[in-house]
Amino acid sequence: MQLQMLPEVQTALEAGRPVVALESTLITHGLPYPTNVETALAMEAAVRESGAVPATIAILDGVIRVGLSRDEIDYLGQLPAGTVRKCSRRDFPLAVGLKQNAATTVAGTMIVAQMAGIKVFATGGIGGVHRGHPHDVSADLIELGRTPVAVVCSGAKSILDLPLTLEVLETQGVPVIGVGTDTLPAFYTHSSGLPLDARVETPQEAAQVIAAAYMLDLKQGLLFTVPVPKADELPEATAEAAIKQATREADEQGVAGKDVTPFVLRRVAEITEGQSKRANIILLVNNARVAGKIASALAHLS
Ligand code: PSU
Ligand code: MN
Repeated sequence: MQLQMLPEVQTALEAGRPVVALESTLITHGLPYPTNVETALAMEAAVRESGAVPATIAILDGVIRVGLSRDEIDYLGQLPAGTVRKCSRRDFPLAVGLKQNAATTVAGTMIVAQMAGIKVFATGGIGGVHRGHPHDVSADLIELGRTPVAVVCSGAKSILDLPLTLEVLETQGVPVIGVGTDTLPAFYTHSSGLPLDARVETPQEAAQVIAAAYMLDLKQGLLFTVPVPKADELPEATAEAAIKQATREADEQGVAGKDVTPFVLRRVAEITEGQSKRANIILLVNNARVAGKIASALAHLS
């Protein structure tokens, strides 16, 4: 069997009830233990409060899992760094074929969500084009161009080159839609100031866009962006200074490829002494709640 689903997720999908996919790289490579596990569980709870069923996605011993139990999330969250493969599109044959543990990125989670028939996925931030390295383009952007899943996020961290990231999304044919905002959120901060393609106000409107994309069978992803609540955002200067320092250190230490994002995330958290962590958790849980509402609205439409 290709996918192993939690019974609750399978039942919900078969009955046409709303399901929201959640990624696992933020558990293994994005946040430290025990914050990672607490946040993953809080995201699941927020999805449930919005009337949908959460499905955290990962690969355990080479088996693609759709929905993890509490104990499995805790297990994954405690695995030593370096023993879990960060899984984007290129990593699936390796993780499955070699029976490894792997955590799915945005790209990896989209692939599994589509296999499982899950249309809505919530995360914190997507990967993008790295500052100063315009050829380090996250596989997330390419996946958004080819896999029909709606991703709900807070934009991308300004560790990335946000204008170039929007350009690549445009080339890939991905609409970027603000939920209650006209500008691209910059993860820790409410707005990057960059204008978006469209704005929706309600989960119903978001659901209409998703339904239209499926009806037209365009086969690309949709990106819905939800700003971190204003009261909880990081001062822009604090975020920017930490990001600049972390990116410079990554360059100086020769960090490359898939290690760049986890390195910079960890250093930003250290430099801001937990300030960034708080904003990160709040936006993750908020995005899970919004995604749950969008999935619920979509289930009512279809
Ligand atoms: N951005 C965050 N937190 C994260 C990630 C991105 O703020 O945990 C993770 C996501 O799983 C995303 C991946 O898909 O990093 C992007 O990595 P890369 O730049 O190597 O494509
Ligand atoms: Mn990258």
